Amino acid sequence: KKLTLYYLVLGFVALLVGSLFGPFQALNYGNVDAYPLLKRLLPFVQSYYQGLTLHGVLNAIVFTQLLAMAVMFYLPARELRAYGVRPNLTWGWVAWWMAFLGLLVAALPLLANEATVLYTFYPPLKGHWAFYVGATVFVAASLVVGLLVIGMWLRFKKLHPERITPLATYMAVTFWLMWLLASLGLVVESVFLLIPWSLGLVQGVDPLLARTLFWYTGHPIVYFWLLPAYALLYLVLPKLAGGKLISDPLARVVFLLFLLFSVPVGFHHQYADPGITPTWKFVHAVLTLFVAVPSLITAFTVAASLELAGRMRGGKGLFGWIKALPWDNPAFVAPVLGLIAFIPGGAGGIVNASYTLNYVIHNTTWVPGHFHLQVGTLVTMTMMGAVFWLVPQLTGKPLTEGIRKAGLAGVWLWFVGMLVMAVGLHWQGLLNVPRRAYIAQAPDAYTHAAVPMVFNILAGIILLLAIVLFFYAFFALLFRGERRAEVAAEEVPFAEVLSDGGDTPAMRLLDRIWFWFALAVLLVVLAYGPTLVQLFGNLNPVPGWRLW
Ligand code: HAS
Repeated sequence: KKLTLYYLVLGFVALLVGSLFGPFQALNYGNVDAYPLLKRLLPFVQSYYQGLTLHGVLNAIVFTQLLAMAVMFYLPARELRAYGVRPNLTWGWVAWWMAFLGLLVAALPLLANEATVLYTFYPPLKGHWAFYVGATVFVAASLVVGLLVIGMWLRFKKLHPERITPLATYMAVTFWLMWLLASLGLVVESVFLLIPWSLGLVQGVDPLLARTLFWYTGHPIVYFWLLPAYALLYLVLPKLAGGKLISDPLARVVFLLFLLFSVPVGFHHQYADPGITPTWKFVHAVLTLFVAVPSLITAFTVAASLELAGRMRGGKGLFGWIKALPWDNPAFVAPVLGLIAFIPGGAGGIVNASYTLNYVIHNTTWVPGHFHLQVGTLVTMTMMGAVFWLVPQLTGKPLTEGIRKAGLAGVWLWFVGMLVMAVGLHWQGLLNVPRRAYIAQAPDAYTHAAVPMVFNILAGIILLLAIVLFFYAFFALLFRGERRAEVAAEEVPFAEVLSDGGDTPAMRLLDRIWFWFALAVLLVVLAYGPTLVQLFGNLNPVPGWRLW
C-alpha cells in the first residue's frame, strides 16, 4: 500500500505541475499571449515551446506511466494474495527510485530550456543528453514492474496449475506483455540513436528511422495509458455503481485484442512521411481499425454493466436507470464523465486513422483536440476518480463531506473544460490552424478562426478552476490527521461478475497467454519487418538543431 501510494503521489504531483502549464497553451490557442506573464512568474520558462514540452512530458508521459505502475501492480497484487502469491517489494521500490531519479535527471535540462524537444523528441531537434538518459531510466522503471507482475503470475500458475488466471491478473499480465513488446522501439531509439548522438559519439541521426522507432512505441503507448483505466472500468466501476460486471470473458477478449493489435499500427502517425511505402501505410490503417474494436466492445460491456447497476438500484424505463446511478460519488462520476468524452474522442480517432481523411487533420489542432478527450479526459478522470476510494484504503484516512464536494465540483469542471476545449481545437483544426505553434505571437494570422478560439480561452479558465478544486481535494485527503483502522483494512472494491465464463475450452484458450503473445510478436514482425529492413539499409543521418 505504501509503495502504491508513492507511485500515485509522484504521478499526481507531475499532473499538477504539468497541468498548470495547460491554461497557457489554451490561451495561446485563444490568441492571448500569456507567456510574458508566465516568464515573470517562473523566470526559468523561456519560451512557449519549453512550456509545451513540460506540459506534454509531465502529463502524457510521467503521470500516465506512474499511474499505470501503481494500478497495474496494485490490482494483481491484491488479487493474488488470496492465492498465496506476494509481490517482490524490494524490486518494487527499486523501480520507484529508478522512476524518481530518472525523472529528476530528465527534469534538469527541461527546466534549463536545454531539452525543448516536445514530448515526441523527433530528431533532428536535439536535446541535452541528460534528458534522454533520464527518460530512458524512467521508462525502464516501468519494465521492472512489468517483469515483477509477470513473475507473480508465473508463481500463481506454478502453485495452481489447474486454475484459470483471475481477471485482474489476466488484465495486468496481457497489459505488461503488450508494453514489453511495445517499448522496444523507444528503447532502441534512445539507446542506439539519441543517447550516442546527444553525447557527440555519433555525428547524426536518420530522422525517418527515429520517427519510425518512436511511433512503433508511440501508438501503443496510448494503450499503455488507456488500459489501466479500462482495468478500473471493468473491475471496480460496476461495483461503485452498485451493480455487477456483465461478462468476464468479454473483458478478457478486450485485453487480448489490445495485446494483438496495439503495436502493428504506428504508421498511421506517419501517413505524411515520405520513405514508407503506401502499401504498408494501408496495412497499418486496416490494423488500426481493428484496434478500435476492443474499445467498441468496452462501450457495450461497460454501458450494459452500468445499466444493470442502475436497474439494481431501482431505476426504471428507458433512461430512468441513468438517474438512479450514484451521481453524488466523485469516484463514480469522474470515470463515467470520462467515458462520455471518450465517445467523440474515439470517433475522432477513427477519422484520424482513415488514410485519406487523415490528410485533412494531420498536424492541425484537431489532433490535440482528439487526445485531450482520450488521455486528458477518460484516462485522467478515471485516475482522478480512483483517488476517492484508493487513497482512503492506502492511508486509512476517510473521505469527508467537504472533500467529496470539492472533488465532485473539480471533476465536473474538468469534464466541462475539456469538452469546451475539444470543441475549440477540433473546429480550429478544420480551419487549418496548425498544432504546436506559438500562434499568439502572430495574432493576425488566424482571424478566420476567431470564434473557436473563444472556446479555448473559456476552457483555459474552467480547467484552471478544476485543477484548484481537484488538487485541493487530493491534498486535503492526503494530509488529513484522522486515520481509521477499518478504512485502512478496506480492500479493492472488485465487482462481482454476472457471467464468469466458467471452466470451458474457450476460457482455457483465452488463458494461453504465451500463445497469444507469440502471435502478437509475429504480427509485429510482419507489419514492421520489411520497412525496418529498408530503413536500416538506407540511413541518411543529419546533424541536430535547436528549436529554441
Ligand atoms: Fe489517437 C493521434 C487514431 C485512441 C491518444 N492519439 C493521437 C495522439 C495522441 C493520441 C496522444 O490513426 C497524438 C500523437 C502526437 O502527438 O502526434 N486513436 C486513434 C484511434 C483510436 C485512438 C483509431 N488515441 C487513442 C487513445 C489515446 C490516444 C485511447 C490516449 C489514451 N490517434 C489516432 C491517429 C492519430 C492519433 C490516426 C494520428 C493523427 C495524426 O495525423 O497525427 C481508437 O483506439 C479509438 C477507439 C475508441 C472508441 C470509443 C469507444 C467508446 C467508449 C465509451 C462508451 C461510453 C460509456 C458511457 C459506456 C471506438 C468505450 C455510458 C454513459 C452513461 C451515463 C451510462
